[in-house]
Amino acid sequence: MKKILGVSGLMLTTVLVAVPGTAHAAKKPARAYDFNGDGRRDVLVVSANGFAKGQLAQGVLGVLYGGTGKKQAYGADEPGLLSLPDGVWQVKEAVSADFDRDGYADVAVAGGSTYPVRTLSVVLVYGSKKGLSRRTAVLPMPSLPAQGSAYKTLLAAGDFDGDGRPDLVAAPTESFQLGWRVTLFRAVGKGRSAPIAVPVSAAGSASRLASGDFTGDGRTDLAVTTILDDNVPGRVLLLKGTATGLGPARQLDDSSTWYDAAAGDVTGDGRADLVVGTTIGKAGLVRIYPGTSAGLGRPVSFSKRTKGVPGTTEPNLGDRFGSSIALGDLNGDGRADLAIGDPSYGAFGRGSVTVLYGAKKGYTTRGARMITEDSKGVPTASHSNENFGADVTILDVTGTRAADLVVGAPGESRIFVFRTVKGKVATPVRSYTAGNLGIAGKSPTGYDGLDFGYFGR
Ligand SMILES: [Ca+2]
Ligand SMILES: [Ca+2]
Ligand SMILES: [Ca+2]
Ligand SMILES: [Ca+2]
Repeated sequence: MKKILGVSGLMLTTVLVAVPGTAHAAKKPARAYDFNGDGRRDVLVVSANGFAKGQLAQGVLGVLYGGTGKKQAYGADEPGLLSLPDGVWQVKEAVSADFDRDGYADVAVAGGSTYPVRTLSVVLVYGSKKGLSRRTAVLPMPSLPAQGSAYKTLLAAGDFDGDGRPDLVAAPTESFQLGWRVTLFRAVGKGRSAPIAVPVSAAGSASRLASGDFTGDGRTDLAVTTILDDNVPGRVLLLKGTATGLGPARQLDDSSTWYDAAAGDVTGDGRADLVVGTTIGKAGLVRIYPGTSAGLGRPVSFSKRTKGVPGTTEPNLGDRFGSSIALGDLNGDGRADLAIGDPSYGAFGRGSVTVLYGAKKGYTTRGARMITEDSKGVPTASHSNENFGADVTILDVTGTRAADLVVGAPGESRIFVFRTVKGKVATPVRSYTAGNLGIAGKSPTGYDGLDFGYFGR
């Protein structure tokens, strides 16, 4: 009897030590967006107006697990799961990293505020073997100034201080004109990190954060784009990563109104480059700033008017080429390739996505193509106001090393997954609706859930 008890006691001890300690610590951190840690990245759809059990919810995440076809409607079976105390909060932004380095990518999600609510927070949702779990943590943000409200909270992840532990930055959109700032959470881990205010002496309204190691020193740097606001032109700002967080904002010599930004190594020199897009002007414009040891170098620009860039411009229809940008290595040559959305393309607002490949000088038009819903192999046909390309993301969902292209068409609540085969964006294509991901519904007023088609990235 004694012996048996002794054995059981020993086994119990072994189990208790092994599960929280050795087994998890041994696992390598997952790549961003691999929530179940299986090596294939997962598509995260952020739905500000998703439905939970048929009821309109403040925030629902749709996840399409790479390679398995498994789907998850996170927050849909428990409507309060992503809600914050202020009650007017909507999920509008999400970014992934393996914050606690347990081998499962996690996601940080944030919303906005509506006057007079001035509270903002960031919710962390942790990954697990089964994907996004019910383990969450809330990171409180400093309150907005008295007159402030923010349409949404922008997020970016990276290791800004270079200590090996993932950090997170957050900034409200209607920020800089109010003398606001970027909030840094160092070593996010299990969500007990205190907010650090990083002042940004710039006017304007932030539109996007993009993080990448532009200088190649092992610390992630932060780019902030702003849009024209109150007659103050939009800008591109660079905050370099430092041993204690983020350095002062340096304004790049530019002025426009930048809607999107993404970081990736398009030139293949080992440093991240910054790609920004504006829809101002005759045809929209994309600009590539090469990363250099000193920061960001002289940019190269292109539009649909540039020779070799496929697609026609339609100035009378309100081109929005450059309003969404994704970077990722589609052909597996080590350089990040570009997907540029033009959700206004085609009469009216049918949408298109242009794919260009990264090259030593920034981009090449060799192999470039424009995709619409009327392209061969796309299972649907284009219709007005579907806005195909309103958002794009590039992720290796199949685990083949060549990344795949994912396109959102929020006007029809649908996303499209274009697999990459032999370095080319391939057809046929699979498409998924909000209903397929379990977050569709209809409110008593007939509202059926718009905004499905934007990604965490
Ligand atoms: Ca996965
Ligand atoms: Ca994790
Ligand atoms: Ca860090
Ligand atoms: Ca490439």
